Amino acid sequence: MSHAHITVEPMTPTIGAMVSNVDLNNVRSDAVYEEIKAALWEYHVLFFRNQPIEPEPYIRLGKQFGELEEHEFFPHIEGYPQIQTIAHEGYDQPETDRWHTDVTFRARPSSVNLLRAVKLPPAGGDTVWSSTAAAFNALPDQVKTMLLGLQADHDLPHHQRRIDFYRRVEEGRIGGQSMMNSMANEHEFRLIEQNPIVTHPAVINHPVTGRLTLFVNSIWTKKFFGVHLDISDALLAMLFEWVKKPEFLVRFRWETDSLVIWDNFATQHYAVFDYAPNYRGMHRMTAGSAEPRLDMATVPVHLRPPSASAGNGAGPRSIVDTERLAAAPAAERAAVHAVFNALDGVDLDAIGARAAGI
Ligand SMILES: O=C(O)CCC(=O)C(=O)O
Ligand SMILES: [Fe+2]
Repeated sequence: MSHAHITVEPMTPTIGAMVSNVDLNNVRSDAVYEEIKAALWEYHVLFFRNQPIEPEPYIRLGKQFGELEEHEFFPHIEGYPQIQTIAHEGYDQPETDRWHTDVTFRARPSSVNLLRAVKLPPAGGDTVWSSTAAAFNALPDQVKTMLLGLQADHDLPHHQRRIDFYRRVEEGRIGGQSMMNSMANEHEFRLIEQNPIVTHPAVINHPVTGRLTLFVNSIWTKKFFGVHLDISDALLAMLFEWVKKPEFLVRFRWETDSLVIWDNFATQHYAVFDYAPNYRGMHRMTAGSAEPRLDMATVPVHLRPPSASAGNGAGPRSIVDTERLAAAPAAERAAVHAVFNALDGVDLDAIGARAAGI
């Protein structure tokens, strides 16, 4: 893609691009932001070096992707509730060292994340991203069809219990510089308890590009809805393994003032925890919460699951009233069948897309 202002160099054919020729403290034209956005939708993760960005321009950048959000448990920098700090020191696991999409326990997860390195350990502390769009695309058609018919439960309290969170707070093992420091009080505990399970489609359309993307992750996804736990566990384990394939990954070595923007709906990420007991501090923002949805009409016909209750509750739409057809005179039934037989092999999706001007 050619850009009038910024320079964008892909890091892999699938995911990640290095962006240069831009000073994020002094963006003089909205066209620059538009180019950054277009590059983000294409490459999922954008990397910038040497951006000692001040809070105001950082917030201005973040707002390009929608309303900025506050977080359930990350503390924020003074005077700027939109800018969270993720700081870690010591040996206790930060719990971001697992593959995840952020805050999918919410009905409307963040669609874009921004992260800037403030203080880094002498070595280590890289972050890795996986393209869940590429991961879905590379699945066999039969598996795609199965997943397109499934929804999954995402559950914050389930995860907090599973990582021994409450006991770790009681024992004082979570505290100090830990990212969950601010949770160690009654109010925050209630907040966890008040997050009911949310159910999202297992495959969603990207909210901007419409691209199909896998939407289950190893931190927040508890179970496929309505599927026996044994099957659900096995399927989830298979998918959590699949998203780790190096073909879908990009790994970034941070420098002080590196800044990364990622598309939370098209990726998962993993913060490599290899720097204990050193300190690592980052400034983070999230923007543009959106409801994860699947519109079955966007799914190629040959991939649509047969069940009408598939996906987001919206199954493949039948254009034939089968009950009326069954009761129709034989000549009418024959005519309808003849029309559909004639259409067999015609790419109706392509015709529909052309008609809609896509
Ligand atoms: O620390 C990192 O590199 C990423 C942490 C993380 O999971 C996040 O910011 O959502
Ligand atoms: Fe995260």
